[in-house]
Amino acid sequence: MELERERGITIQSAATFADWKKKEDGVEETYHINLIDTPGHIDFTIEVERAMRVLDGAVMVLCAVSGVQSQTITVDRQMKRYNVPRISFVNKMDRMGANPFKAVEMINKKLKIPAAAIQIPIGAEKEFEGVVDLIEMRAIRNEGARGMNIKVTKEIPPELQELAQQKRQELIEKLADVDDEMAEMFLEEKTPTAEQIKAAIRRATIGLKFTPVLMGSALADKSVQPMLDAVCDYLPNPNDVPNNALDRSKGEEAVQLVPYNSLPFVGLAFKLEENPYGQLTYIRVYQGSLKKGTYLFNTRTDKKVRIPRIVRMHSNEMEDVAEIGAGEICAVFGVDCASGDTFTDGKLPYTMSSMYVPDAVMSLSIKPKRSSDADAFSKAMNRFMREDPTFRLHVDEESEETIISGMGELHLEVYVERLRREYKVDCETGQPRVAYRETLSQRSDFDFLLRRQTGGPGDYARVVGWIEPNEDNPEQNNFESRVVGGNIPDKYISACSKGFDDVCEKGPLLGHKVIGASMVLTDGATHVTDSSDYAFNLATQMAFSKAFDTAGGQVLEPLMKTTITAPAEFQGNILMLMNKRGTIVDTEVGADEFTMVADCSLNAMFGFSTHLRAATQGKGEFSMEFSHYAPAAPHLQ
Ligand SMILES: Nc1nc2c(ncn2[C@@H]2O[C@H](COP(=O)(O)OP(=O)(O)OP(=O)(O)O)[C@@H](O)[C@H]2O)c(=O)[nH]1
Ligand SMILES: [Mg+2]
Repeated sequence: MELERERGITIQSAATFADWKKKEDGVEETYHINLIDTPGHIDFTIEVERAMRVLDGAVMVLCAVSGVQSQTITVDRQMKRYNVPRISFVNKMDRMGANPFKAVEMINKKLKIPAAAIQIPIGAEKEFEGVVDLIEMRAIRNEGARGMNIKVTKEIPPELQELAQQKRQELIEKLADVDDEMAEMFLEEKTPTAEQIKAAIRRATIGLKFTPVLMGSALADKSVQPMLDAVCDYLPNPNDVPNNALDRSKGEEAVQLVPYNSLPFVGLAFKLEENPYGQLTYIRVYQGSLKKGTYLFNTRTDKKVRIPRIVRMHSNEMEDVAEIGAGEICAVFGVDCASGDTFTDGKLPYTMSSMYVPDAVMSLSIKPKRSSDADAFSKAMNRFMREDPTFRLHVDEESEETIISGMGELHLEVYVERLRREYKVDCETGQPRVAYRETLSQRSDFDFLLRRQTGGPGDYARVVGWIEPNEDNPEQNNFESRVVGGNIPDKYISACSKGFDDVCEKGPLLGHKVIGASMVLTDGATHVTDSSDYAFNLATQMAFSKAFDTAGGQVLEPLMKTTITAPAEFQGNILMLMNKRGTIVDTEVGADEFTMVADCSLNAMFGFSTHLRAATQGKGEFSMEFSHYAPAAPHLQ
């Protein structure tokens, strides 16, 4: 995307297929790699989420100077959510102050994943030449244009011999902590062979107990090839990891999918994208194979679709293929679906679990400047929403404004910009708004009777119970019925439950969503002719709103975990900036940089990038991620 090149950031993940030829002991073997490059910025977090959902392994890229950064922690959480094995790559070894061992320590301590370097650097900063492979104890250097020639020598530079021995020992000890076979050898004081070490790394990595750490410089074209070799050596092939579907005919029981081409097809559409050639749908094939011209069933809509064209993406180019096998990723044309839909051959009653979609934290009112653009505007909005589940749109009932919401200022800004570029629709936007919530702080009892007589059949429903804070989960609502003796029949209880959900969508205070509310129904009454689902739904809503008055209701605002990094000399300036914006949780002062972590009210953070730039001569960076909800300032209540 043009926008990405201009801003120098990744916005959309790109899927690419590549063959990697790995040479070992003179024998060359070809590996198919389906790769997805994800953005790092939290605003585009859904791209990481869906990549983690469909990939079997990951390379976690860290900076050699900063090590584990706040975004690393976010991505780490996402990898853990989907049990994705990973190798770690410490990039930017050419930078001043590069220290891969600090990164290793931070992975161990901050991410709590046992990690050890399997390489050490040869030379540092500008003189960084390559690495010593600690497993085979050999030197690997890059030569020639773009570092295409790999020179492997048995001679380890003499000044690195001792460090290499020490780090090799550390690797073996770390492996002994997580792998039984290695532990046994360690106790018997046997020295493992290179094969044994490699096998242990593979077992422990796939078993999610360990991550091997490699290092290099993408910019200087150094030591990237050994990282790709490590992908082949230590990350699972599709046979090595269990991937489950849910069997709808057996109450969504988990069934393991087997990546054989001969089995019936099961695949997940994880990403939609419109490109100049048409509507592309990315599919991860979990079982069976997909042939051009055949039919698939969408298990959500029960619709049959023909697959007219299958392509493999090679970054910006496409290769038409006739068939794609189990375990692979491809894109298909002309398939109308939503992201997250499961496709099968029509015989298997399987669906795949969906991915986690975080809630929006920010919104913006938007309208096209020219009324003649209304059609293009709604077309664009529909497309964006289909492609990105974290981008949402609704029309405010009172103001009749169109409101878009998403993961942050940048996220929404990108869509406004894409509207202008791709659809030629110029828009007017309002001030960004925070997604507030409402909650209650104490128990409040209710005994509510709805009785209306309006000529024909009336409405009658009585509900008794209480509402209180949901202690178990302050971000979720909970409805419970303890009605006995059929005082409210079951069918009306589900109407009450629905009424509770409805009222929580538009809170009694200012119409924000309600969270952390628990409603318990203990008793009630019905009328022979006047009771209905409608009456119980409404009675529950009214009872809730009335009880809310005495339940200590309050408005909550999102607090953002904000991480700021800047050269040490600006610490004073930044302290001043943060003074009225939030509470400082942690400060870490490094050799020449410092990092500050603060919980900030999102409201206070609009336009923060401009202030930060001004306060640090453009040298400061920050990232922001939703942390939790907290009571909003009194003037917002
Ligand atoms: N010194 C040095 N700089 C690097 C290296 N690799 C990348 N960079 C620089 O780091 C910056 C960011 O690089 P990207 O490749 O866009 O990083 P990214 O992780 O893909 O960023 P997003 O996708 O936007 O999250 C660019 O200015 C690169 O030139 C490296 O090995 N050494
Ligand atoms: Mg990128």
